[in-house]
Amino acid sequence: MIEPLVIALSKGRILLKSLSLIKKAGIIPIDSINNNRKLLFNTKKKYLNLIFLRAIDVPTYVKLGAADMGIVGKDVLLENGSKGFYEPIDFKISKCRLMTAGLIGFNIKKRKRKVATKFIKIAKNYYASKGINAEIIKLYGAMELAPLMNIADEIIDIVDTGNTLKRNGMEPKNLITNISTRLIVNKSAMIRKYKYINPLIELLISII
Ligand code: PRT
Ligand code: MG
Repeated sequence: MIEPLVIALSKGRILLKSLSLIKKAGIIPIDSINNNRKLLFNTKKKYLNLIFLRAIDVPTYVKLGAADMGIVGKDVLLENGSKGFYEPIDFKISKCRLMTAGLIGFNIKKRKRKVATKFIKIAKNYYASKGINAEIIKLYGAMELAPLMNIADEIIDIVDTGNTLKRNGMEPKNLITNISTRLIVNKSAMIRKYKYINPLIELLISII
């Protein structure tokens, strides 16, 4: 008897791209995913199930072994720690950049800058590595408003086209790191279910 494999997908922005990618490997949900109340899906591969989670919960499920594998943005891994799992594939989809950004033309001259972001850990590491004195303000969304409303000198956020920043009178300043979607695998599942996980990893690598 084959033990079922569970892959955790991130809901939201990267879900459709992740689904169309694994579809090429024959991993296709049986029920319509448009029934958005449903969070657990059987697939056409009998031994393989999908769960849909908030992106931020994907590493937790994989770390705890509730999911054997997960598909999630590198930003989420950097912010929520990357211990407890392997990261064997960069799918190179949903690419974007993690950047500092501020009001157009504005240069920070203060000794201690205020930085609004939801990426607290990434921000602390970044400013520490640059020797910059920064007070980090945790926000959960609409970071682009913070400089405009005068609660921060700059923000750290994900930038793709730059349109969101531009529309709010801001511009990207410094690149922190490039981001893309990754496959993560629970460490003990990798050993116990190697026979099933390894061919799947090879199949996924062959289709990207
Ligand atoms: O929404 P929730 O709080 O549940 O989770 P989430 O915000 O982490 O998820 P979601 O669905 O918004 O994004 C999931 C993942 O998509 C991120 O973890 C990234 O790895 C990836 N990704 C790729 C992006 C973008 N591109 C992106 N452009 N995530 C967010 N953005 C946002 C950005 O925050 C900013 O508001 O889009 C805006 C910038 O886009 P441009 O094109 O205007 O520059
Ligand atoms: Mg979001």
